[in-house]
Amino acid sequence: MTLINYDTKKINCKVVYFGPAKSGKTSNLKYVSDRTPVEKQGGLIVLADNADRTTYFDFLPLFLGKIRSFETRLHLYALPGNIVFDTTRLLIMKGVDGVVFVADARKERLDENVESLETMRHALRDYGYDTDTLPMVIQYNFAGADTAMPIKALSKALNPDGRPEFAADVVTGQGVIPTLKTISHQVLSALAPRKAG
Ligand SMILES: Nc1nc2c(ncn2[C@@H]2O[C@H](COP(=O)(O)OP(=O)(O)OP(=O)(O)O)[C@@H](O)[C@H]2O)c(=O)[nH]1
Ligand SMILES: [Mg+2]
Repeated sequence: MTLINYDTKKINCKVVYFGPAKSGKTSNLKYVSDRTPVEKQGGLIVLADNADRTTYFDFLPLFLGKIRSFETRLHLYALPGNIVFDTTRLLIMKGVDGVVFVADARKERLDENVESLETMRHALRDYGYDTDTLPMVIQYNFAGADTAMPIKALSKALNPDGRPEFAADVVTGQGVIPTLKTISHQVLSALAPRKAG
């Protein structure tokens, strides 16, 4: 749920990066943080164990500037993979305005992608979201790996609804910014009618 404060003229939107373990969710946020001027972000907070696995979540606030006189922020979160049945961590999904599903394009990870997507859909439905209309982008990370599946096959398995989708490689940065731009645009467009009212 977007937080709009009419007194302070601030809007906070929440976007969660979700996906199976080690699919590149934290790396997406790191890439964005590294390429965003310091005055346009609040700094990346990474909560990880010593094997670089996200423990609770990562957090990156981006300052988008003023939209119709409202100071607008996009709060990016990355959740850990493997959180099936983990209700504490899934709590982060409460109040989301949009989700990025970060899949791992390698064929040996297909089952984990499918399972993670299902976990995400369940969590969203539990919080009362209509998963058909919630802003959503699908990212196929590890697209440059030897065992990466063709995008067409990934799309058929993971994106039957035809959501915007991007092949990505967070090491080179391929697809990272287009993913962010697309989800931001979707989230801000969904906001527009409410702002006008
Ligand atoms: N070659 C290659 N390596 C990648 C790619 N994406 C992520 N990695 C590497 O995979 C490892 C895991 O990436 P993370 O960003 O930590 O993955 P995560 O999804 O946050 O992992 P969890 O928080 O444990 O679920 C890191 O060493 C990354 O550098 C990619 O597209 N290509
Ligand atoms: Mg992580």
